[in-house]
Amino acid sequence: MEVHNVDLTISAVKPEQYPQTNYPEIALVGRSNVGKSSLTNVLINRRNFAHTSSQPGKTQTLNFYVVEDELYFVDVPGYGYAKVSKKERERFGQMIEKYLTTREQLRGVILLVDGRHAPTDDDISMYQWLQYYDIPTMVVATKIDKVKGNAWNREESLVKKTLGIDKQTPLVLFSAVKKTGKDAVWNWIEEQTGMN
Ligand SMILES: Nc1nc2c(ncn2[C@@H]2O[C@H](COP(=O)(O)OP(=O)(O)OP(=O)(O)O)[C@@H](O)[C@H]2O)c(=O)[nH]1
Ligand SMILES: [Mg+2]
Repeated sequence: MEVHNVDLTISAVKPEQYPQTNYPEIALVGRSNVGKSSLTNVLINRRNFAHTSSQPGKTQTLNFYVVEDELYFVDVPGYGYAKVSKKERERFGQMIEKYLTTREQLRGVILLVDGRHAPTDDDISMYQWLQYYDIPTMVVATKIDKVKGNAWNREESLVKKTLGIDKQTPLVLFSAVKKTGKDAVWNWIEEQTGMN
């Protein structure tokens, strides 16, 4: 899908602020600095519309990006960032949990993991949590441009095995730099949201 119109509708911290439309929503979750905002930018064809940063902890709110007046991407604060205080982390955790478990418009979650390494314990917990709540999930292993081509298969198997991925969960190797995997991610989004 070629996106032309996109807008940040709201940066929300509580349900009263979520958009009051019935557009389907796709949320992006994953560790801080894994590349959620970068993936959002690739999907919407913008350079730095969703603010990216080499400093982890950049995204602190649920950012609702409306795409072509048809669907929302929801960029979610990253987990596993040690420098955020415990209190802050709990607040983020509650905000994210509330959104993911109560939002009727949510059609799927893209769980991002770092394609250069094995998924972390936090990643495994997140995947299991999404499975428990029966939320359709796609796993995206990002920063794959930093992995040599001949190691891609090994990395793919490592991610599958470490997360214990089931058959319903597709896995895509992705690079925000080279735009590898962009079409596969869009195809899944179109399937989940009934856009095609
Ligand atoms: N080489 C490479 N770098 C990437 C890729 N995706 C993201 N990055 C870099 O990783 C850093 C973090 O990216 P972000 O998109 O800001 O990460 P985030 O998950 O939104 O981070 P938080 O908002 O802090 O949770 C930035 O310096 C990006 O340029 C990728 O596919 N390849
Ligand atoms: Mg971000």
